[in-house]
Amino acid sequence: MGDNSGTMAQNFYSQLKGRLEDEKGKSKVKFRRSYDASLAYLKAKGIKAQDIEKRLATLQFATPSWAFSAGGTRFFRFPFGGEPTSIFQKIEDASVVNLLTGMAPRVALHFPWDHTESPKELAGYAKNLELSFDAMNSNTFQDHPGQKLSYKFGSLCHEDPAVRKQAINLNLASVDFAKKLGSQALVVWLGDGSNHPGQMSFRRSFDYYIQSLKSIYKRLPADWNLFIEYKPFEPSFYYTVNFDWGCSFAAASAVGKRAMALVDLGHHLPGANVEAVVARLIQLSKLGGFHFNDSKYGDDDLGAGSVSPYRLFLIMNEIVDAEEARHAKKPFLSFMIDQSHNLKDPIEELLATCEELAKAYCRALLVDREALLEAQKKCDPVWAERILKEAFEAPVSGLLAKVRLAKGGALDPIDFYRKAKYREQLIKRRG
Ligand code: RM4
Ligand code: MN
Ligand code: MN
Repeated sequence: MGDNSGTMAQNFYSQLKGRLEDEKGKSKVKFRRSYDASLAYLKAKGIKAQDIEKRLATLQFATPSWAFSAGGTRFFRFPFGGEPTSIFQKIEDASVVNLLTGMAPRVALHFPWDHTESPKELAGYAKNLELSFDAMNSNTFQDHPGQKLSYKFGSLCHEDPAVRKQAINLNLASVDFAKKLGSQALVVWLGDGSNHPGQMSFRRSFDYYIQSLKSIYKRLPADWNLFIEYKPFEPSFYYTVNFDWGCSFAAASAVGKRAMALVDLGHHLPGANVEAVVARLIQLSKLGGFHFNDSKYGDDDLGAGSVSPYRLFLIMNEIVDAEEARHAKKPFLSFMIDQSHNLKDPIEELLATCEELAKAYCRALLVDREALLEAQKKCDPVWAERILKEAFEAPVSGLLAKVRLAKGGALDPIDFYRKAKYREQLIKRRG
């Protein structure tokens, strides 16, 4: 960094914390009303509030470094005021999301976008803002300054072994970097594929893919996971080497025990039954985690739960169902957010995202599983759907607020963020 921005970030952070402390107790009436509504629902269902709150307290979502600046589309990108320009500034913004929600203590990075010569300094900076690092995401879907060979016709699946080697080395460099930050997973998503029939061999490209992944996996630290992410299309518009969950499953099975599929919710064709995909991968013990977002058409990267909250709930329902089956007291999958914000203030959108994700998870916890099993056994779709809908419509804001406040967060994170004029202060500082 080489300037005083570390101190400034910390001052900002302490100021916000102080303000949160002052707010405590002021909004008791508002809180009581929503909490009472939650309690009334739970009482009628015979559920203990404490049990749900305990589970909610374990929820953690990783925020993606790349979501803190404006994403843009392939047509244009509209920058906004106070936009972070360095990984340090992105971390600073991530600390606000964590502070106000109490649910986002880790940041996922992208390599080499987030590369810095001083990972030690970055780790210390993040620690002072009470953050640590989640999975590393490697980028061989574009060419980077100074690289010898181009990824125009592929990276890990390129016909030329020299390009494959270069792409493998980039992944290994990203692991080395992330090791210094304390990460424990690598996410591989590729743009590799083709635009024209005949351009690429389906079989050979998948063979290259598995070989390259094996080379990376071999060099991963023993306590690391490899997450294999699929996507049906884009940037390749005819064929993508890893186009669906089946390819991720096959690759993960071929590569090794700590290789798992990663489900990015937006990486499905319209109409796909994503909750069934999630259940199937869990059943096959090959689901590692998620990139949460929402979509209407494809890889839209919209805020999780903003378009289809019911679908998000159904996905969480499968996750919770699997947790109960394993008697897990907390999520056993890796929860990461992967969004791209074009119109909204990214900090606000991520505050909303955490709330949506927690809401969907909380409602999934409220599903009466015994009654659902009975309805399924009796082949009673009306009752089965009613059980899910009852949980989906449950008033859970009070429960979420209780857990958030206990973690030192804000009663209403977006309202707090606006009143604190955080963005305005960033604009003054960063321009
Ligand atoms: C891709 C995919 C990856 C993400 C990049 C930026 O579509 O979702 O996970 O790293 O976008
Ligand atoms: Mn993704
Ligand atoms: Mn994506």
